[in-house]
Amino acid sequence: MKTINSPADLAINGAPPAFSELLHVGRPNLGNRKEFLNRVNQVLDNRWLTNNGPMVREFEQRISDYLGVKHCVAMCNGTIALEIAIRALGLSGEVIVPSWTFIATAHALYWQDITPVFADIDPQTHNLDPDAIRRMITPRTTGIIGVHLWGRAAPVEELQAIADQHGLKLMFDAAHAFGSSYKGQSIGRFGACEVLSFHATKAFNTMEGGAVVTNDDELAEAMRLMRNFGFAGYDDVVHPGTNGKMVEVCAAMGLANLDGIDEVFTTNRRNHAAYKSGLDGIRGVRVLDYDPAERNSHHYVVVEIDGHSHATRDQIISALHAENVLARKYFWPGCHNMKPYRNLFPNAGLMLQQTHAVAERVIVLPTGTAIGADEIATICSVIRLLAATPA
Ligand code: T4K
Repeated sequence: MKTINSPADLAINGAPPAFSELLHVGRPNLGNRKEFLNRVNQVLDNRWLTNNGPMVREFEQRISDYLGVKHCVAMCNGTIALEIAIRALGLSGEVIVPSWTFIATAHALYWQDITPVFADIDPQTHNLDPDAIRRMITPRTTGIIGVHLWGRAAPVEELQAIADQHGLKLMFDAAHAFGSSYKGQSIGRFGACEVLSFHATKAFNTMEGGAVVTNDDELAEAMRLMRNFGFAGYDDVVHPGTNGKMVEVCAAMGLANLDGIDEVFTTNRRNHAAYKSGLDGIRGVRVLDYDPAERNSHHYVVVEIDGHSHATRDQIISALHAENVLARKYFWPGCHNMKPYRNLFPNAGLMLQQTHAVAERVIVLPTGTAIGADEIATICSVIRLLAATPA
């Protein structure tokens, strides 16, 4: 790996890239391969590939135990899990969500003819601002979807108080929050239900996959029916439904990965600390912190570049890409600025000042078991050189 001491060492200025292979944000963490392949063999031996097979049932039990929540309803991905949860809760009309989230949060509503109403965020935490939610409530509002962005818990109690006061349903998009806690309690048990994603790019993955977790027996039962076309038994459809089932091989991947999840979290924590110290003291560069009193997978290394940096956020991203570091601008430009929603609600941005500001500052950097201290030191030296050197 090259050392970076001056602008001439940068790939944007003609030097060879720091990395011969691409470094990705969201490179999958792979658990014990032998354990996974053993389980795949069991799946094949069983000739039971999907439709609530033994791997999925074991996976659901392990996730429920891990999170300390009564029900885990495993699904084919987090987006379908969101859609099914939204429908099972009976949401309709308008539902308040952040714009500062992955597009699936908004799509899961709009796909079902429900209007996502975008509320602003707290720029310190990147999570929904309770006061902003209050401003967006109308007679058509039926619910709130809080997102635990970057695995940092949303202000759960404040959101629940608003929901209770206005007779709204509250659920959480916990796609980032497997392994996180709120006031010491595992994410998974808050609101009416919480939705997890186990996509390949998540700290904990089942290749594709997701789940709704809840302590509500009736809700869990409805979602189990809904994910399997509403079948209660052979030839007996008792509920409208879709196909949201997790397949056995994905559950096998999840079970193999779950065994090694603590090591993944430890690696992420170490990487996060390395980025923090590598970027320490640079004017205009801030690494988003995680609350040391709470659990978090540290899966997202989020850096904000503000006007005090000599290089802009976009210049830093371009320089990192030239070094083969595929840093991301998640979730720029905000859902409300993505074409479907921008066309539908052209003035939504007026109420989203903080979302705009944060969207212009953020860079998400690679972490996980695919990278280590040397790569992080090099990435930090690129950012340091650009942010701290006058043009
Ligand atoms: N809610 C929230 C808050 C979410 O963040 C998400 C998903 C959802 C709901 C929906 O859950 P799912 O339906 O996805 O289960 C990625 C993921 O596809 C998406 O799951 C995730 N959030 C989002 C934050 O990131 P993209 O479009 O950025 O993915 P892509 O294809 O650019 O991949 C990211 C990087 O990872 C690339 O540099 C390539 C690398 N990669 C990717 C895959 C799939 C690999 O190295 N290996 C791989 O297998 O959305």
